[in-house]
Amino acid sequence: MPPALPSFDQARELLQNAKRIVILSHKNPDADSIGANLALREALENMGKEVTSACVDNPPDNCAFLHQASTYQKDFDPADFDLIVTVDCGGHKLMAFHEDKPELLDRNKTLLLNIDHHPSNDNFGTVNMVLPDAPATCFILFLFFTYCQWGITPTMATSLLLGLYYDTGSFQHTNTTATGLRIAGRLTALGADHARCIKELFHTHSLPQLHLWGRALERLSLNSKRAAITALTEADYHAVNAQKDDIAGLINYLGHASPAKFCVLLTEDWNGQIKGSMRTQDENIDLTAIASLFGGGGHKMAAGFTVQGHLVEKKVWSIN
Ligand SMILES: [Mn+2]
Repeated sequence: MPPALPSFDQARELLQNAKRIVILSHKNPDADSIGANLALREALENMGKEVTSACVDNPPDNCAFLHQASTYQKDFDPADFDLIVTVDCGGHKLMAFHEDKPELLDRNKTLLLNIDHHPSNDNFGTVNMVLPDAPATCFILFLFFTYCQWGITPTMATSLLLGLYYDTGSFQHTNTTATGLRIAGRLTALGADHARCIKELFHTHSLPQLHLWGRALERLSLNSKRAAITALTEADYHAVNAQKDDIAGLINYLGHASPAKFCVLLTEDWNGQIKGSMRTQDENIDLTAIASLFGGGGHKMAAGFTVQGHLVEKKVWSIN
């Protein structure tokens, strides 16, 4: 296991001294932010603390099965709590509550424990338990609970495993490490519901979502640069009764088209704009070079751009 962070002792002290604690997940929360929140909450409740989970947005459907996921609050009064904890907030802006509660950022007024794994984290807490090398916030919490010798119940283990699975793309992303896999094993041994995590995260889709993906996959083509390209218009969404966010996850399949070197998904965003998303598994390709041609950016292996306009299908006939 990796060594404990110097902030672990300070974090434990903050948590042990507090009686009423609110834990905040970032806006548009994902499974890591929800899993971390609910696991920490249970640990603290097991110590007799009064704990509230809050987020400006509802937890996503794939987290609804987690213990206490239905008890999230959409608002809270900081005066009711003696400690604020943020989980998986890659910067202070992501908690969103600071907009109408500026005292959350006033370190003279509010005690705040910031637990996160994003390199972008601006260390906005009184204590910052931030480990940029960690694949997930749930990973950091496992190390922390182990360090503090706080018991991990089966429901806590499920919450932590869900976050770890989500942020590593079921251990397929490049942030997959031997330690991450070992921790998944430990969580499973502690009673985590591995099968349910996989089912909820990776094998549950609505019919409209699958129909939308079907349209995109049917149109997928490989060009001379070995780019796998497809597109979805606003009319496609309406035709299959799909929602805007039903596109999430589709891009991961486009790169499967052998022998593609990278993939491109073009979608109309319903506001007169076209979004381009690109992915590659090839470390020698820099997708930001393509994205920047259209005023976009991102990471070398995952980049995107937005341009004004509508998508038009062009048929090209040629004679070999
Ligand atoms: Mn995360």
